[in-house]
Amino acid sequence: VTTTRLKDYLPPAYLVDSVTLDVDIHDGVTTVTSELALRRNPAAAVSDAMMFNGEGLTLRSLALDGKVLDENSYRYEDGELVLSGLPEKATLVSVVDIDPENNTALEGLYVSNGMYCTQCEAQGFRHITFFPDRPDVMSSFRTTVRADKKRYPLLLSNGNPVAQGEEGERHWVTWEDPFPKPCYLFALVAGDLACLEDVFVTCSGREVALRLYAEHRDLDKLDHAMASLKNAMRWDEHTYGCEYDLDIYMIVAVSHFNMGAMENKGLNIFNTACVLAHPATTTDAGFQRVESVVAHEYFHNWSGNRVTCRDWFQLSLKEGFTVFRDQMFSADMNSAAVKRVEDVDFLVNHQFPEDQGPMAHAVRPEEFEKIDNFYTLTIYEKGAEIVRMQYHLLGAEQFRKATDLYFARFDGQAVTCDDFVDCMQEVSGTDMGQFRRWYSQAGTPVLSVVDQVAPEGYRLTFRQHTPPTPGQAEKLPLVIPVRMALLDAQGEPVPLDEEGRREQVLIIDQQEQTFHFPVSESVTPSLLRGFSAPVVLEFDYRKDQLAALLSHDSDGYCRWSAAQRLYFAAMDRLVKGQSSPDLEAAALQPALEQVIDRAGEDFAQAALLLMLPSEVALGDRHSPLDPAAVHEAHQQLKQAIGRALQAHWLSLSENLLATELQMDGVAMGRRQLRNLALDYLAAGGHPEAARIAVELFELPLCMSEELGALRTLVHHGLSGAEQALAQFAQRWKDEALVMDQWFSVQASAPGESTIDVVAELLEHPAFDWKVPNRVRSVLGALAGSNPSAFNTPKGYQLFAQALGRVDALNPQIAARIANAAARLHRLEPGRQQLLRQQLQAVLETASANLREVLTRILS
Ligand code: HT7
Ligand code: ZN
Repeated sequence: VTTTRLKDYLPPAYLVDSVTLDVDIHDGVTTVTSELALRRNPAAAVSDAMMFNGEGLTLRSLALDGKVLDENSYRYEDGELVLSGLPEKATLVSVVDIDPENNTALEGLYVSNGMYCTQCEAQGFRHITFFPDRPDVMSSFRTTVRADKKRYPLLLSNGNPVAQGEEGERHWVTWEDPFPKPCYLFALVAGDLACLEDVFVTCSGREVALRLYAEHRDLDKLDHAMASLKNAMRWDEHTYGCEYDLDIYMIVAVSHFNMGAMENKGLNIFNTACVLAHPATTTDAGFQRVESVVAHEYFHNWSGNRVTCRDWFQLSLKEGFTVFRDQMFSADMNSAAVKRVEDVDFLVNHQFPEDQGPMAHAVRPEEFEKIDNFYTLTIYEKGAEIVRMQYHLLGAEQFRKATDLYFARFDGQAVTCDDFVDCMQEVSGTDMGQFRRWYSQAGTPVLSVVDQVAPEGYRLTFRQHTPPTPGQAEKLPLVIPVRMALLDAQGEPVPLDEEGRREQVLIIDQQEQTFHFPVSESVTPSLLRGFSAPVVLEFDYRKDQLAALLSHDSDGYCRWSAAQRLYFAAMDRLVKGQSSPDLEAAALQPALEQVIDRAGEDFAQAALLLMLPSEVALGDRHSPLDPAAVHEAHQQLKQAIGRALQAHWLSLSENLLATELQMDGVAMGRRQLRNLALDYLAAGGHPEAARIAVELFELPLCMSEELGALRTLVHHGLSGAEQALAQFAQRWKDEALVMDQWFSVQASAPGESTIDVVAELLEHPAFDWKVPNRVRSVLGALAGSNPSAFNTPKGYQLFAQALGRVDALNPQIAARIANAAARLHRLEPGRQQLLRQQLQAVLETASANLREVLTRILS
């Protein structure tokens, strides 16, 4: 096991100014010839030795400055080729054979449904040819791709096509990318694909050809991605002054992909799930995902490609910033309030647990074994929150000045998170020294707040504390901006100071701080508005205060957070056997009815407010965790709310039905609320639920309706569920992404008995261990969102066996799925021991990726 440490960073001894690649694709073998123009790095300590990475390459020849090297003049072992005695400048030519057809790990060059494609981030390029595979080596690439003309009519790489030709049955195309880039942004595609083409005229009047490629049968599913791309291009010009730089922008959809998409320069490669969209086959959430991922990858052209990371410890430099950019873009395209709550919901329910468990790490980690394991929610989502805090601390105008400075100063360079913050500091003149701790300190800060009503006014005292995380016992105070207001009995914000301001941002930068407000009436604090910092906020709200916040607060996050607190408190009491479900539902009823009454203002927001926190989130509040008790409490409250408000659920289920298909935000919100209402109706055992669900399933206007109905039928075991499943599979057997949903609906059906269903699904003829989307649709759904089935002896056994099987094919995917077991240490002793035994058994044969994750979980 090799651990890479940030403190050991050294610049490369040699730079590679240009790369000329020739990729000759034949059945059974692909030959890669590379010519590297090397130059001693003036910024490095003087050395005449240079290391090139190379994994799984069959070396055919190596030549330096035209002279063939014999085996004594280089060392090639453990994935490293070392050459010594290099002159100031040299040309290294290597010829290697690779085997993309058998590349099931999907890194480097591989085959997906007969198409050759690449994935080079983070360290895939070393599986294609010898190269210093590190992001601070930036080179201009000239790439020739050769293949059979008939089977691979399309040959793509980064940049612009500059030459092409034919040789009998074969043909070739040469591509040139004028922008120096790290090799992780290299891409190549050879296949037979359909293309949707359009043109974008940039702010300076240049025409950019937009080409979206997919399998021929999917050509009708590219329109939404194209519209999203054009919106993103315009938005980036307008919001950041970032104009696209090449003449062509291409996206290729592939069925086998380890993540969502990849921002290769000028040639993005996308998981089909993140680019294909059609109302008949894609849910509304799927449409929104396509919009945000297309934008995210596009935004990387500046935040990631033009300015990249010096080393992989700086990954959040590009990912955190780009997630922030895509979040703001989606907020501008849709309802900003809803988008913010969705993003916060995701962060607190997924990143917070990561930050509080064995995988906790800083946004700029200090060390890693396999960098693939560090494409985490902490790097992405918490990283985005850190950029968001800087945006709010500086204000939109200064932030824009700072990003202008960042892009101008570092264009064409590989830089660090500190370089980014330096720009914020320089432009604003604010000392960001303490703020930088957000990058280096792991863990979720807990901010405890108490209030005090005194004759002189109202006081709020804040105490911050970050619990220890693995390898980081001591924590220092962070800079925590708390946007707040104080609401009167009518829910109106009261003046907070002499100037009459009704909202303030308090900066908490010490362990304990008290703030005074000249307010004498009784108020409810509305804290952390907009979720102004990624912290757990503790305040002992009374029930009536929460109900008031839920009804009256103008801040969408605070309304949602109040609802979450009410639900959690009710379920906590049920878990502890301190209350009854009907009592809890009756207590919640008036507040929920208010939300329903106002649903017409924003259906999507109402759906968010009415949705219970997940069973997993509830479990995270209980230690030692008994998943069965948590499951029971969750079900009980859902059923009781279903009964208590059944007249509302029935009328929402029937009245929100649309007669014609629309894909705008309002229509999507209506469907979201309607599906939720139907779910509650079924949970409450209403006799009409099955009829409504079956009718909707039979004649849906779109996939959101069809899948919503199917989920209700299956998850509540309603009559007609089996038939609907069979019908759905028959209807959609040729649509892989829809079938992923079919698998996932079944694997996530709550209840212990689902584990037998999962065992059958893994044996289903349509289940494919080599397709990450399919594997995730079953194992990801089981382990990530079905705690009652997963946390059983059979569940652990099946999970562990499946993990081993996936690992043998695709270590990155196995390691990602293994993260679902990170709650091990919180489980009650019996289950903990069972899961531990199963994971221990997998560890014996685990890949390096899986081993790193399992070792942390088991430690
Ligand atoms: N930057 C991309 C990361 C990525 C990736 C990382 C490891 C293994 C496979 C991968 N595919 C894509 C995605 C993004 O954040 O835009
Ligand atoms: Zn990204």
